[in-house]
Amino acid sequence: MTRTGFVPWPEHLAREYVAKGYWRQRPLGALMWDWAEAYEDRVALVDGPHRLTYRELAETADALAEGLARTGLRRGDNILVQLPNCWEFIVLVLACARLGVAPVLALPPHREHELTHLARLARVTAVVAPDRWRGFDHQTLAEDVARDRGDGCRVLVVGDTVRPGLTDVRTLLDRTGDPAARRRRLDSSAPAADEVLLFLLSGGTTGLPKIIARTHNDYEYNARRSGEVCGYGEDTVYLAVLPVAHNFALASPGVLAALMCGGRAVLMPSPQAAAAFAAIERERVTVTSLVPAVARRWAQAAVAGRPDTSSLRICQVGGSVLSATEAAELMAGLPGRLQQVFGMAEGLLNYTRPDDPDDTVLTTQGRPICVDDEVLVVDEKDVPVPAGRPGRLLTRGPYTPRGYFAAPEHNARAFTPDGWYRTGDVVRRDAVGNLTVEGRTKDLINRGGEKISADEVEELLRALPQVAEVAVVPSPHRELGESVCACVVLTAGRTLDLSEVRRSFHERGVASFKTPEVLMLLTALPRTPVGKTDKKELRKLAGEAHVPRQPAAPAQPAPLQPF
Ligand code: AMP
Ligand code: DBH
Repeated sequence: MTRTGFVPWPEHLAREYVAKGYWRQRPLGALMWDWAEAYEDRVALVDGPHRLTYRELAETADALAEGLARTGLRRGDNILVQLPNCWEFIVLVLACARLGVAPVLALPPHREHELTHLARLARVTAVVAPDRWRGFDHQTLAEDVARDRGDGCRVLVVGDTVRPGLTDVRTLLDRTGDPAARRRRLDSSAPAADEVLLFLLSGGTTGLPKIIARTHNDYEYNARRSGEVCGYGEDTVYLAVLPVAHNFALASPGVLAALMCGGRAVLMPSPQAAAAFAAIERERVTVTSLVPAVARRWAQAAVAGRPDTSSLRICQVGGSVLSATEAAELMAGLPGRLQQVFGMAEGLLNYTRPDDPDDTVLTTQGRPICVDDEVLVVDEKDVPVPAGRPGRLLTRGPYTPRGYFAAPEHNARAFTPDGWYRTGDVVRRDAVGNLTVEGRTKDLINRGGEKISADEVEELLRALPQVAEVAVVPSPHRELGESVCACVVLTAGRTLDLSEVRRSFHERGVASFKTPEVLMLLTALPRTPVGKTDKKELRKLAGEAHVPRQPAAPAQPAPLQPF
């Protein structure tokens, strides 16, 4: 059962990946039962007071799979899932895997602007949302998104106060009846392993967010091989503080790899340091993953008295650029050993290895996980550059799909005709294959690890009558690294201030992390000799305007949204 819009790997490579054992040809739902049989009563998942053993996890996922089927969901359907870190999220992903329903993993801060687009793009037949999250009513939002999709689209809610007329996910978890019979029924209609398991979001570089279809085969490998590289085993306790809707926390190696090897995953709703440290002590956490902005907070928080975090062996940091100086600060200040991670929802994963020398861990973002990850570092004409020189990173491999879902025009630019993904990252590769991220060619803002397409924000700004011309560039941000700076030339006779911009984004239902935090009014946009907007010049201006020479300590720490 193929989904229209999915770009498969070439046949001969698919056979090779199977022959080499990368692709196991077993859907994740079947593997879930292998784990349950191997690890039975060991605790698999912890979310506050909720603790699920491997057997409970598998039985609950099966129960939910049949519950979802009762609402009309079928193999081949896509659904939109917007949930914070909670045990229901993981059970839902496994239940979907069992049925062959593919969830699109939206982030909790996404609003109508993003969700409506994603729901249309994947033609979803249901929307799953929390009742409320961080003071926001997600049920109303989910209803609006479902209405836009038409009559057949249902709303399923996770929470204590589900509105009448909507489906309470917990009522679908009915575990009465014979689990073995249920398991047989689900086995008989299981998806094939080369079908779509789930859709990850890409920050993307153009227009609205793109989605990446990941198959059972490739995503299982993504997690399993990451786990091997990071030394995962039965004693692994992984703490998820970043959103599990992200590839990093879900499968790099994250929650999925912990479950594959008999370890344990502990879910936290936020990366707040004090709560996370307490959880590390309580659950004897051995590994976690952070973006640099959160890692810096943790390192600072670690200075003051803290709980016993000695169980933490590995502290992964990735998602946005980390200088060698910052890496050294983190290596000294974080609990556990620093591991750098350079990953992408599009596939290729690089890790420094736990036994790498300090120098490698401090100055590189690691190397790929698979010998069949192909890496090219090229100049602007796609000609390979000598080792050690910076260039554009292209990649192909067994867990790097050959195109975004249902985006042929974008794919023609983002992939070469022979299937290389143009990552948009500028890297240097050393003699042993370690990559150091030097910069990027793609036009986005990396706000504390969350990617924002400049193009998308420019479109939103252009819709304002006050705006004659616009360009969006990153503005340096003390904590998050970058934030969104809008450079605007006003329409004659009009005025505009930042609060108006922010209000208008809010009213149009745009995720708050994409909303400009800096507004720079200009009489004209600088141009390059060929007449294009000179973003390099604008980045420079944004930098000069907004980096205080002496960084002032904020009275209140800025919120680390979206995490
Ligand atoms: P996405 O495509 O939205 O999943 O974002 C992946 C992108 O995040 C990569 O292509 C890089 O631009 C960026 N990224 C991820 N990890 C790192 C890292 N350790 N250092 C610098 N950039 C990173
Ligand atoms: O930034 C990312 O997208 C990312 C970072 C680290 C990622 O997708 C991953 C690891 O898997």
